[in-house]
Amino acid sequence: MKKTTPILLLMLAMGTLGAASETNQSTPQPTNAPADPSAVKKWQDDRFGMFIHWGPVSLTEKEISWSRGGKGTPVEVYDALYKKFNPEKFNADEWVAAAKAAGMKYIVLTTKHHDGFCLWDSKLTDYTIMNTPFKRDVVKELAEACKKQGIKFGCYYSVPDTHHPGYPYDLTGRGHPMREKYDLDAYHKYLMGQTEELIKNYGPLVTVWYDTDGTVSQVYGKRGFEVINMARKLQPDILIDERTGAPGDYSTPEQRVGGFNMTRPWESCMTISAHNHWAWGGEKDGVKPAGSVITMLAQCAGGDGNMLLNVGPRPDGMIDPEQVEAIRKVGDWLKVNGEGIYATRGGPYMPTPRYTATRKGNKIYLHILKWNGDSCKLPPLGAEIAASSLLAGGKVEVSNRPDGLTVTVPATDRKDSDTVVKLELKGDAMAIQPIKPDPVDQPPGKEKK
Ligand code: H79
Repeated sequence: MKKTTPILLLMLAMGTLGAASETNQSTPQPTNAPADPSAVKKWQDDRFGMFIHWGPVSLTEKEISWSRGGKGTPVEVYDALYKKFNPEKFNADEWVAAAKAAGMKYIVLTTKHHDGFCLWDSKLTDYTIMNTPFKRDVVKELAEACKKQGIKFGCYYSVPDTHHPGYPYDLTGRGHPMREKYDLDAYHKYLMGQTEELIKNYGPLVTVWYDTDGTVSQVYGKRGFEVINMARKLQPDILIDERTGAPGDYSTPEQRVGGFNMTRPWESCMTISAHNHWAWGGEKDGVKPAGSVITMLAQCAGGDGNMLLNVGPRPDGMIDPEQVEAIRKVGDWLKVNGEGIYATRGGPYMPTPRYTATRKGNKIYLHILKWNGDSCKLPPLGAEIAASSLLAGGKVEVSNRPDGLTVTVPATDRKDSDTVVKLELKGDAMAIQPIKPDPVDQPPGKEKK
């Protein structure tokens, strides 16, 4: 890539380029300051992170924010839950250890969800963890544990805040009536101040993962650009997602695998909960089997995306052992097969439910997810293969013909979720153009952006 000059960067940051290219428009189109490319690359190399949704709502086993004002939890009851929140078994080191055992490289915690409750000692509101019986700064403890154990830390922060009188909506989600009186500029100041607290007191952060409940695009206007530019000023290598109303650095398909995209960075957020619950949903909520998580991770990596897998800790402060056990199995799989996930790029085969592929240097990693008997047939590769092997060991035969590539592995060496076949090419795997699936194969997810 050509080197961007400081002047060009400045013009990009100020939006002057956008104005120059749109001759009919006199007002410059804002744009946010661009991400540090090496920070993007490092984050993409990490591929797998832990999302954590937690707060006083875990006491009710209902969904965070969305249950506020709903059946069984009137607004006053929801907003008073923090007075009873005392997660005495919270141990940040254990959370981080669980993430590391799962092979995750970063953690993103809900520091403030749409309900407005703050898990850190914010000086800008009293609605924080410091005013619960627990009185311990969870964000601080987790940020420190991450540093100690060598894993990156990031903050989820909801732009919508139904508790703050300045935000136009006092209930989560679209379609509610607006408050009679609100003050978005005052709220924006609050958001900017809290972002500053998070970056300054708990940073450096890998990301601020701003969220929306669908209302941001309707009310927040261009303020998102200011948010990103301010965060970037405080920490130049920070990454910001796309939900502030400004483009940000990466897309965030939710509860689905993103589509193949080698140009725009992306990260799918998914839940370990079998019912796609974000916060703790109780014992009966269920846990997705490790095999499905492995398949989702392979699909994300194959599409050139990351996966942020959510756990919802219990009200006593522990991540439920069943969730810990499921993600540990993913970590065990990654210990053997991580070479085909970490620091790879997606492709050249575009993902399908039967297979997906990742690559680096002269290597392609075929992730075979479903077999037809002993084999799996893919479209032609159009490149010469020098050697092939299975990352988990065993026998593999690869037939590389002009009409298609066929991989054959005996039953004893096939894995239920993902069998990773390593192909060493004679040339550069990155030079191969994306290979579309046969028409019978549908992509695993449809990307909107
Ligand atoms: O924090 C998580 C969600 O609460 C939040 N983003 C993730 C990371 C989110 N905000 N808006 N949305 C998700 C989109 C709305 C989803 C909904 Fe539903 C589907 C609203 C009602 C049905 C999910 C299921 C939330 C409540 C029930």
